[in-house]
Amino acid sequence: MGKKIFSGVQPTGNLHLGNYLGAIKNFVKLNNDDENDCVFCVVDLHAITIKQDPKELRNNIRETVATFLACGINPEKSIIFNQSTVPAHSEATWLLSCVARMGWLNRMTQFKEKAGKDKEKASIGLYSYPILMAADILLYDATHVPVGEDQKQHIELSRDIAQKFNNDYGVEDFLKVPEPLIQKEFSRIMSLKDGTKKMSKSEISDLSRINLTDNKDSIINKIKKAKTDPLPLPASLNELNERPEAKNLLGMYSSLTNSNLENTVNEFVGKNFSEFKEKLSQVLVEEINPISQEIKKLINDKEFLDKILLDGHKKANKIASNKVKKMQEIVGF
Ligand code: AQP
Repeated sequence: MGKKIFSGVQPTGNLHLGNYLGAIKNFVKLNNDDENDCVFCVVDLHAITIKQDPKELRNNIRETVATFLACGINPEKSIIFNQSTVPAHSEATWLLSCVARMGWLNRMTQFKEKAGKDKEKASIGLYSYPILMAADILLYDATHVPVGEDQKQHIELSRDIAQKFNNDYGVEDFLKVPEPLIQKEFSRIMSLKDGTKKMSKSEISDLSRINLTDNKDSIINKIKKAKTDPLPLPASLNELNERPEAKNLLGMYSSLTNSNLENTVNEFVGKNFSEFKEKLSQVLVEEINPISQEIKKLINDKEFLDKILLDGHKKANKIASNKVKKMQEIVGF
């Protein structure tokens, strides 16, 4: 049976290899299956939980759409839109905020990581971000949400919120309880500068990530400079537990070549990093270069990108406004 898919990406610039291997590549696979109904959202309301430059945000919204298309998402077979154009997302967030519990939100590790030491100065939006994410998913009756491993806890929260809303108002199965779709391997791509930290858009050093807009020379240079350790490549998976950078680079190679980590370890056992890095650069350039060229081409066609967003908005707005109206009736409005 087909799945109802919903997922979002923040238009915060610098979409990277982690976003691609952890999430977008999976979006494309799900989108290619005609049985599935897919909604892919540029989550601009989420983006402003951390201050954004308005002009850059507007460009980044279009660049995210261009990235979706360049990676192979087919707009004929899915709904692509930006969240802020569908008011139901904000409306449902309030209704669900009155159902979600403080204790649940206090456990969210992403808030702790993003707010850092000075939580008092973080925006309320950053704290309640997972409720907006629950609204996104639940408005479309999504059955499955493809995300990177870092978002697993937020999907679990969406499940709790859906169940509590249904129980509190005695409307069994009204909000569908979604399942996360997380790849078994390589669901968390780490920084090129520190194998214990997630590859991230907001990391200051551009050398820490492969951007989907990087050209060939830049990819080769970043892999050359990527952190390693002094040992040759290991003979077994167990040895990788103590070697986060080696594990991350071998994982990237495996994911790009659709192989498993064990086979990759066997392929490079005893080799030095410089030889392996050459191979890794090669597969990265083969995969990323066509995407980066396509993004650069599409980004100049603002009219085309805006048309995709407008078409998506119309379809998404219909579904979401219908659902939120029912939610409002259920709570007594
Ligand atoms: N390093 C990663 N490895 C695997 N998956 C990842 N994702 C993000 N980073 C990695 C997945 O990409 C999807 C879109 O992410 P997002 O842009 O909505 O937000 P994020 O998770 O906050 O991404 P970043 O790069 O870490 O952004 P900043 O630096 O702005 O916080 C999600 O499915 C996510 O799991």
